[in-house]
Amino acid sequence: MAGKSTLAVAFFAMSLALAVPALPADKATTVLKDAKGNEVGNAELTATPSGVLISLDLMAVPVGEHAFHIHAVGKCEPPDFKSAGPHFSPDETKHGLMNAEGPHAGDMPNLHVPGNGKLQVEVLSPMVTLNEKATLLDQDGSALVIHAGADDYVSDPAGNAGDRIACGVVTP
Ligand SMILES: [Cu+2]
Ligand SMILES: [Zn+2]
Repeated sequence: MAGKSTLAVAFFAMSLALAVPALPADKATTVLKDAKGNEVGNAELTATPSGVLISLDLMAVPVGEHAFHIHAVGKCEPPDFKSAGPHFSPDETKHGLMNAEGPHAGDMPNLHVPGNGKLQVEVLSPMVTLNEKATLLDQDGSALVIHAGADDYVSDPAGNAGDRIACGVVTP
């Protein structure tokens, strides 16, 4: 009898495990690495009715102001991270939070990293989702990218922000 109930529990657990991938994602994560492959931070992404909330925890990023974007392809090949493609922009708008023809859905405010290289910040990205229209988990995925310089918020296509210094694939 004990054997039978154990079997039933096992089947129940199995059906739960099988059901999980079919559910729409409401969370995603990423680990950001620099051009040398060193881990410099991580982020947790949470779907909300207002967009995707990105909780970013940086441990080792150069001091200063850095552009921070969601790029269109979930592929981070060092050292230049060009593999991550252009900014995530399903509506094919132009770049820049201050551009009348923008912004890209993946545009976000600059990060200001203090002298110790550590920064914890929450950023709301209101034009993207994890499981609806403009999902970051589309067929080719997406990536979070940090640049060497600041985003000027107007220059198309990338805010004149310089090299890509860190990249992390958004993973369900
Ligand atoms: Cu970028
Ligand atoms: Zn952009």
